[in-house]
Amino acid sequence: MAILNITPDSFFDGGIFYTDRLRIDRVLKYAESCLSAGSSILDVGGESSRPGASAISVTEELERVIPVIEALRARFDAVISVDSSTPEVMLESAAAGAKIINDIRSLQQHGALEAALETGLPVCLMHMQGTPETMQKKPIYTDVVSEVLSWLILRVDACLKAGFTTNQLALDPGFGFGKTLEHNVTLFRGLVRFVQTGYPILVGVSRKTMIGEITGRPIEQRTTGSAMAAAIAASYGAAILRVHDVAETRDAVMMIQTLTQGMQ
Ligand code: PT1
Repeated sequence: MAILNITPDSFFDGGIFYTDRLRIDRVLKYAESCLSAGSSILDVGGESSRPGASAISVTEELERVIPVIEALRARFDAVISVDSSTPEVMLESAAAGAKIINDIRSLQQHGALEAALETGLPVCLMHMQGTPETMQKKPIYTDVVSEVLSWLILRVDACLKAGFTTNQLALDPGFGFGKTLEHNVTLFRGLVRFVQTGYPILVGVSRKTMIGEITGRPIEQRTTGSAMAAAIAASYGAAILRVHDVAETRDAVMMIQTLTQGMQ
């Protein structure tokens, strides 16, 4: 899964120097490079969920995301996912051709569960402690793996009760979302327990603070650490890897897969 952030700090440029058409062209070009590097899903998001990020309006999110989904859908065959917690965005994205809903808030926003259900699309449910604005202030767990896992199972139960089917759901431990480095590492080492639920597991660690803390590198030098972590996640059984650097991640996954195949 390739990350396509449609935010002011990426393709957006505040809309001052680029017309919409030029902006879309840049996204299409970038998407093309991700697809030829081996990604099968394009994850389009208009709201930043990095630590400290603040919320945006529904209108703003729609304006960022919908034209991009329409353009991607017109140009490529790839599966498009929409990274959103907003009911209106889920509905309009589905109408524009998105095939997966990726919600960091696990359909907890008012009306999101109903909207997602109405689209009929599969959904990725993610764990977060707190909100993006405050989540890194003081995350607390006594047993991070068990707590994150049982919280996700509660969300699964809510979805199944509302009418989703089991094969419509994927789960994500939410690396970096209200977790210290120690929490993230413990969670990562416990990935197999998430895989054992039988639900496809999505892992997103690309360029995150935890990679910086482990390697001591700034964000623009986290490609190797991120690709390694993604490949290890795949070897633990993760089904979907949400990444910035598709080519490097693909190579890392292929190396681990090939060289550890059939090992005891
Ligand atoms: C994720 C994810 C996501 N991450 C899913 N969707 C982000 N399903 C956006 C940091 O610590 O892991 N899974 N959508 C990006 N969010 C973050 C969080 C970015 C933490 C950076 C950090 O640096």
